[in-house]
Amino acid sequence: HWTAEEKQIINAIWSKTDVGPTGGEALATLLVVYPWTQRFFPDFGNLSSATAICGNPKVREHGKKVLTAFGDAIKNLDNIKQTFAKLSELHCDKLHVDPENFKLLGDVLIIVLASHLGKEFTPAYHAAFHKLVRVVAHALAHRYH
Ligand code: ZNH
Repeated sequence: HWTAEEKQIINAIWSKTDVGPTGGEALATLLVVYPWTQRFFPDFGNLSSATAICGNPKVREHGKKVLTAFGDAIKNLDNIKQTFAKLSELHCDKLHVDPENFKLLGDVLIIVLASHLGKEFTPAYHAAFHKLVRVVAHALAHRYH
């Protein structure tokens, strides 16, 4: 259910994305802007301020892990549900993450990517990537349905 243009845009964005720093920035932003999401990470140490969150090595490390997994979705655009079947089980059965948070992270990721890409991030880029983050959120939430 992807057009050739959407696939091309998504791959173009991804080829310019460094999963380490971008993942860390996206997760840190999620934790700052939606502070209730901090409760999922009780072992992450100091999350007491935006500065602490952005400098927290566990936040960076986990952000990289999440965005690396996100990259697996991009490698398997026509098969995202199956690609994330195990992760959906993990987030639902073990971690009990409210699926609303997947959407929030997707929205934050769009903001971070747009701030990196600047003018290159056109409305068509936004539309294609927005569709992707919704498909990913839906796949991760699959187990809840
Ligand atoms: Zn998540 C984990 C992915 C979102 C929370 N995650 C995880 C991992 C991965 C992921 C890969 C690892 C696993 C293993 O180890 O096996 N995520 C992901 C993705 C996404 C997400 C792709 C989207 C896009 N998460 C999310 C959110 C949240 C979360 C939104 C909340 C808020 N996760 C989580 C947790 C965990 C995880 C809590 C666990 C951590 C630890 O380590 O402990």
